[in-house]
Amino acid sequence: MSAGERRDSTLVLLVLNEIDGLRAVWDELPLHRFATTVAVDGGSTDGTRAWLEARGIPVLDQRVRGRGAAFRVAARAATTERLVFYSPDGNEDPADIERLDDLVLHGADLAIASRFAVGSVNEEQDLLRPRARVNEALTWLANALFNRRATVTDTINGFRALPRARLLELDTTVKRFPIEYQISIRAMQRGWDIRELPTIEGQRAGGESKALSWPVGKDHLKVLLSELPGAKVLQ
Ligand SMILES: Nc1nc2c(ncn2[C@@H]2O[C@H](COP(=O)(O)OP(=O)(O)OP(=O)(O)O)[C@@H](O)[C@H]2O)c(=O)[nH]1
Ligand SMILES: [Mg+2]
Repeated sequence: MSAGERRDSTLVLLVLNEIDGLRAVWDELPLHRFATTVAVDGGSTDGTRAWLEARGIPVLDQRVRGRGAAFRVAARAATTERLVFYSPDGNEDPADIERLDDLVLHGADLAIASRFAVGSVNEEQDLLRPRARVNEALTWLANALFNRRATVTDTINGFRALPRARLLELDTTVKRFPIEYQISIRAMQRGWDIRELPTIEGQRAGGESKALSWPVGKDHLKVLLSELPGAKVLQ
């Protein structure tokens, strides 16, 4: 891509009360490099929406609540070839936004910023790193059950990019957090070219986590089981 050219890609900001995070990362977002930037708002009450609109960013509403629903709202509304999903809460390094889009531009069906690849850093500071261990276990299971290609090291991170048509084709159903896990599993089932780049995960800039460990972990397991052949009854 030449320096002044805009990418045929939409930068999708997923927001639910992320005013602090937005303020922290805003100046580092490569908005001028993307054909479009849109936000999908899960019902913020902290001024997130007005803050984005004041900066000229279209804010899409969700009829159905949850991060999974937000992915579909973005895929249906966008008109570009590719999508990059970015959560502006401080966890995701803006320097990787264009790198992810580049992986898709060069042929990946799905590009993931990995917190577990060699050279990456996971934000968890607790000595035993329980969240990381659960993430690794879920990723191990997905690889063992569904992947016939190179091992994917982070099936769960939401910081990812893919062709818009590919996302629509997956016909995802998850409403809440495990949307990324369903996308990764369905991509594996289809033998897609999944590429990763090591990322450095930052700390949350403020606001509150919406991902409560136990319910979210349980939801991931449900998705894993529901993607097994013949498991439709579990959905
Ligand atoms: N549009 C939309 N965004 C959401 C929804 N739920 C969460 N998000 C956003 O998705 C991103 C990830 O949510 P987090 O709560 O940070 O989840 P997490 O990164 O697993 O947890 P932390 O470690 O606390 O950051 C954030 O930018 C949220 O604002 C939702 O229902 N709709
Ligand atoms: Mg986060």
